Amino acid sequence: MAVGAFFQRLKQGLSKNRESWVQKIGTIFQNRQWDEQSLDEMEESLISADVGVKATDKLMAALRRQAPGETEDLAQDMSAKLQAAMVEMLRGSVATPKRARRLSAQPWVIIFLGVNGVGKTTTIGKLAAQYRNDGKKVLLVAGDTFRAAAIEQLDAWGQRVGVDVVKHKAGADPSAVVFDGMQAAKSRNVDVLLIDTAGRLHTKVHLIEELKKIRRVITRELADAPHETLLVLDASTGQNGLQQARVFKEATDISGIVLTKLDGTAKGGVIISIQEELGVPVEYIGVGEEVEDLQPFEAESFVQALFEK
Ligand SMILES: Nc1nc2c(ncn2[C@@H]2O[C@H](COP(=O)(O)OP(=O)(O)OP(=O)(O)O)[C@@H](O)[C@H]2O)c(=O)[nH]1
Ligand SMILES: [Mg+2]
Repeated sequence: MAVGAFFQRLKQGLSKNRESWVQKIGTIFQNRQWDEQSLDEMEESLISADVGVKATDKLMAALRRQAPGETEDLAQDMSAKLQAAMVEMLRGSVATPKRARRLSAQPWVIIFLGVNGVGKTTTIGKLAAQYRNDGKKVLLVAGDTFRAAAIEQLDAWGQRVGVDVVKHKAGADPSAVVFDGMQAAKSRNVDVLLIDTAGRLHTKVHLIEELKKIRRVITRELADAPHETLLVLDASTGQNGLQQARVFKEATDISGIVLTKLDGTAKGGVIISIQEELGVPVEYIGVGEEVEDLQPFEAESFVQALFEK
């Protein structure tokens, strides 16, 4: 897909955010002064967008440091300054050496974690389609054996995208499926192995223990794998999602975040608080249900799409 079309989808996907808090911020300084009241309103808008208290404080501090000079258009000036501060913040915490090394091993193994319903399976399907379109050999592993429907859903993506799926029956040991997936990836010269996992088990402790076991199986089969451990979060769950992320981060290594369903919420500011509070880069964002709606996260184009009229 052409870069321009990609950007248009991103813009479209962020329209709920643009129509709510972003536009509101744009109007605060119209016919107004750069004063405490206006700055307070801006702060409130950021908080309402789920930017989070800590990240909002930082953004506001950056803005207060640079009082506007003589300007024709204060609203425009403040908007530009806020955008620059956001880009800096989003970029600052995005250390992406991982991204540059992507696919530098074969098979490149990615495991997807996250509570139920956040979009793990859909994200795997979209990413599989994208890698496949790039000419890569992709294999999927149905590591969520908790429900038969989960296996069928991944299978359906495999068929739609034209990639194989390693699966066992519902109720099987997830680690055994993952073991088979690792073996198949090595023997079939697979470039990218995408592993789905359950978002729901009998208890949270059980879930975390299962994930650790899966990890051990992967590492035993390939010493430097998994190469990416992506935690999938639903943007519309806001600060709750952040809490989920903390639980996962304590239990296991997370290399990056996939933030889905940004199209379904006006509280996309949560992306800023996620990076700020977790110190884990957002690698991909989901802005819709189509394959092209999963996009690599880039701070500049994200902020530009958010603010562009
Ligand atoms: N609008 C929108 N919907 C999405 C996005 N990502 C996923 N979804 C939808 O969210 C729903 C749940 O997605 P799944 O991929 O099944 O989530 P999961 O994490 O695998 O869920 P479990 O298997 O139950 O743990 C589906 O209806 C997806 O189509 C997105 O970026 N935007
Ligand atoms: Mg699933």
